[in-house]
Amino acid sequence: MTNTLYDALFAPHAINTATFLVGDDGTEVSYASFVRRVAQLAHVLRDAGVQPGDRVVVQAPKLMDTVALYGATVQTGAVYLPLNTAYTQDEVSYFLGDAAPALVVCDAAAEAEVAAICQDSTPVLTLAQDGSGSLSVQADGKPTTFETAARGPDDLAGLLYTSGTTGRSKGAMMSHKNLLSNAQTLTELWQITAQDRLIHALPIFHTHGLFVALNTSLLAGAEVRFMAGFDLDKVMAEIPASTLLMGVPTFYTRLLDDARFDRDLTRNMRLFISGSAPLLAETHTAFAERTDHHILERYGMTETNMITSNPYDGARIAGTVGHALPDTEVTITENGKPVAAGQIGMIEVRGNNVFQGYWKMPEKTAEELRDNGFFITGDLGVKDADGRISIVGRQKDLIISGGYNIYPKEIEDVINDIDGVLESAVFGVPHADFGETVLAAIVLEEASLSIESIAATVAPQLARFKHPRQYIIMDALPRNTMGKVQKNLLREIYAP
Ligand code: MCA
Ligand code: AMP
Repeated sequence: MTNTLYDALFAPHAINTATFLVGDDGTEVSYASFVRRVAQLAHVLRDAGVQPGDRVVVQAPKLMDTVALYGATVQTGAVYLPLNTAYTQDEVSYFLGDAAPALVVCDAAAEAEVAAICQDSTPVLTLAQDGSGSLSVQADGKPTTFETAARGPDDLAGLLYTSGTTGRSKGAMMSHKNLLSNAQTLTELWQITAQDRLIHALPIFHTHGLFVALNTSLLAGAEVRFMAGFDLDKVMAEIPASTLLMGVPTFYTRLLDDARFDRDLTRNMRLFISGSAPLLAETHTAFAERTDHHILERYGMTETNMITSNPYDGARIAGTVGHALPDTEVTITENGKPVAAGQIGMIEVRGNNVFQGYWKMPEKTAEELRDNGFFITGDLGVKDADGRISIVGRQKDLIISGGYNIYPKEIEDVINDIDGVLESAVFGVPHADFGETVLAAIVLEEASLSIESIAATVAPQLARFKHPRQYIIMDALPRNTMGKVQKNLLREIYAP
């Protein structure tokens, strides 16, 4: 039986005794024992009734078993659907309703909450922070081999939700080919090998930490220092023994803020990679001055995996996201027509990395994915004569805070629903640590409504990272002559 992704990422390691993951407590898991754990979990999935094509929702702590669960989902031919651990019950409820999973795996601490929003017949298994829980208990006694389900390049392997400028989140359908082709391209381009040791401090519920970091490591057989999150001291302690770091810009500004971070500490490092949010040119420059390392900035999206990268060999230019990846076409358009080099336009992308469309949303898919295969990113960019791309803005109304995408519309909808609120405008302002942070301007219908009560109503509905860090009461929102709210003006007025 062939299974495109399993055969490339997991099967080759069945007898690989090299270390795959090293946890915060020093626990090491070899590639071979990891593959056996994947098989045990695949049995649990199959016993729970998971069939090829079914969705497996995972909102669980960052553990080795969570990575194995991803492998197990692929091995059973099912579709992996990871959720941010910060999502509230309200948010998770939407994903469960939309994706109709065959199985939900959640943190043991959230079991009652999750069970309450599941369809009666949907099984729920748990994985606790300490690694215990019904998932691991069931897996422990299972056989260590599993008959891999047949899956081809066009079958789905992942369903990743991404918020939209209008309405609720959309599930981006990722095929085996989408994920594998991008992992192959990046592994080759960034020259990742079994000699590498990656510091993994990103969450594993988004493309960056899950696919970019783990699929490339699995493909190359690299060692992964697997951290629960970004802890400055722990990252610093691992740098001398590591070769590779993938992070969001916040990682790099935090490292630079620490005087211990210098040329000496980073001597063994081969490559620092940044993405998910714009890396300020000043960060790139300060980093190079301090360490002699030029951070390699790349650009991607949930729907497309990675799109461009600065070169491994050759100049990595601050403020640019580099060239289109070797098997990816990038065109800059205006009204759908390519513009000349040096002209600003919409970034569009085509290639094996581009998703299969939005789950159960054919109209949304048609709006963003052209018949000719080009996906309209919503990012505005410019390509120079050498094909180097710079992102100059976004057409979509999006705030990126610490690498997390926040769509103002989602927050405005929640605020506007509050009795006594007339209207609101949510916007981002620069933030030294997170790049951008969220503010909300509100026009009240009832003057007596307090900011505290607005914040208290928002809190249980939206993940903490989406909460406005400041609410501003205004008499009226600034509008242009067309009646459109001028968020640029708000950004200027309230910039720190
Ligand atoms: C945590 N908090 C945040 C964020 N993270 N608030 C705004 N934005 C954030 N990103 C809040 C918490 O709710 C908490 O609030 C307080 O900040 C401290 O939380 P803590 O967990 O200690 O924060 P941290 O560990 O310092 O985390 C910051 C972080 C983390 C390291 C920047 O957010 C992170 O790992 N971000 C990476 C996101 C990512 O992987 N993005 C890739 C998406 P309070 O204390 O007030 O309760 S994939 C993608 O974008 C595409 C495909 C691509 O190109 O990669
Ligand atoms: P997501 O929807 O979480 O996949 O985030 C994708 C968005 O993150 C892109 O459309 C860009 O706006 C942004 N992004 C990712 N990488 C970069 C980068 N290197 N520079 C600027 N923006 C980026």
